Amino acid sequence: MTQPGGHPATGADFVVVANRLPVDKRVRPDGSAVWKRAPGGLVTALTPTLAARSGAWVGWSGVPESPGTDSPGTDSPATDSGERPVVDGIDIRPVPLSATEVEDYYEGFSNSALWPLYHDVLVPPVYRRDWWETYVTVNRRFAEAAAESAAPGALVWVQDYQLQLVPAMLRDLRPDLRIGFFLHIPFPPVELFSQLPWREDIVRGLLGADLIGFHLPGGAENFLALARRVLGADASTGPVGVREDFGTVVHDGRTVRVGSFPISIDSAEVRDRAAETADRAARIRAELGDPRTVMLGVDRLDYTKGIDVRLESLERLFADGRLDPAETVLIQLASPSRERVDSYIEIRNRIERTVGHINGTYGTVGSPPVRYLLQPVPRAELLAYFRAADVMLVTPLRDGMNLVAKEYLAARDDLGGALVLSEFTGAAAELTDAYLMNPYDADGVDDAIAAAVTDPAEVRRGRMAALHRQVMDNDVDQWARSFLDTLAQVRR
Ligand code: ADQ
Repeated sequence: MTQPGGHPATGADFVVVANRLPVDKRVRPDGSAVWKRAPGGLVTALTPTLAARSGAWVGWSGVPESPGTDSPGTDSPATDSGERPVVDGIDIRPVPLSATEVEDYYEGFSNSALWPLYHDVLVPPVYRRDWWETYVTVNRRFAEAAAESAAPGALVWVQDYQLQLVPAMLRDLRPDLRIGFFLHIPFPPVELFSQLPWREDIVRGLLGADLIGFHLPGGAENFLALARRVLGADASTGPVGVREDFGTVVHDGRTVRVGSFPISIDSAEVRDRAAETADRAARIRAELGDPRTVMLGVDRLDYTKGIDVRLESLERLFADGRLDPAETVLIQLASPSRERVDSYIEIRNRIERTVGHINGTYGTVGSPPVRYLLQPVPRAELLAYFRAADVMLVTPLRDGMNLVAKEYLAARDDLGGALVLSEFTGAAAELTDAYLMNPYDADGVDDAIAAAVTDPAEVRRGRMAALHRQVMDNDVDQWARSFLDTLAQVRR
């Protein structure tokens, strides 16, 4: 165990701490474990840095187990000194979670309290002391695993809302480290955040970092206002170093930097792989009966994503005769998510009812206008859908960024297609040439979708050219470099 102020003699120079590892663990029937690289934007973005610097990744495997018990194969609790897997040069440090901890820390506090609170209270958050206590316990376990993994003076980058207490816990264990934190979801205004019975603890937890990053300046401003209000901290906006859009909080004699870093995707990779799917894209349209307009939605099945918003709009557009159901198909690809949480069961039922209603009312036996899949789609197939779609519908009620919008735009180097985008996504701040709309304004949603379908080809093409360029010019590598360069400037 690392003592306060102490550190191991060896360790990684760069440590990522995230709820999930960038690998999936499969347990074979004989009990041995196999680790397989799980594709994802974050791991793609950080792989060059992880490989260049002797990197480690601290996270949960995705399979519940009992903490403290030795598991067979390469699986061993991160706080033990047993053998650990190295996947693509990344030292994998699994943090064990029991089934009860997954229920209380992940499904409970993270996804039934924090997730709805940070997304405009779209469903009522549930605040339970026993969930909170498990959140504290699990955050401490992650902090200890990070402390054990990091070399003296290492950079440690903590990710997202599940781990907001880790920065302060880690600083207590290892004051020598430079600690960054990035929030992938929106950060709410003080008036909402103040609901949280443990609001002070969360603010103090985050302020253990040297640098706290949000997608948008608005999130950073909300955090600065909160630090002022809840802790009475000296928090101000203003330039820091070369960055104009920064603020600082003085806390415990340290200056914590707060700024915005809009995340992106591996744009060139998406563009190049999508360009190879032209044949499959044409087949998808043919399988649908070559309709005049193919619309597409791609989301984790979540009540924040506004899948219901686009379905209800489609139904109105059919009812008002503005779109012809015989010539229009909406493909909705939804990947199952948090399936044991009540609010997710409810939104799934609601979506499936609406799909059934639209198809029952406006379809024929051979051609229902909505094609709905509740399953993750392989990457190459997803890119072919992007190439097949005339109109991409991204209609969240609230979303930190939304990478689907950026993936669609990168995939369209043919400059075909059109993007309908909710103003309530982080992406809308950058993608101003999209058909932007307010998801709470039914007429506005209908008008934006109708315009994206019917605008002249040259108008759509002009918008797509600007949007495609925007995403190609701002990729995830720049995002990671900009955050890590800022963190590296912090003097210890
Ligand atoms: P998410 O809420 O998961 O991320 P998003 O940014 O859209 O949302 O990323 C989803 C990813 O899953 C995309 O790469 C998408 O292609 C993929 N995906 C979704 N449905 C799929 C399906 N049916 N089949 C296959 N793949 C599918 C959180 C925040 C976002 C923020 C990101 C990154 O909620 O606001 O953009 O983190 O910071």
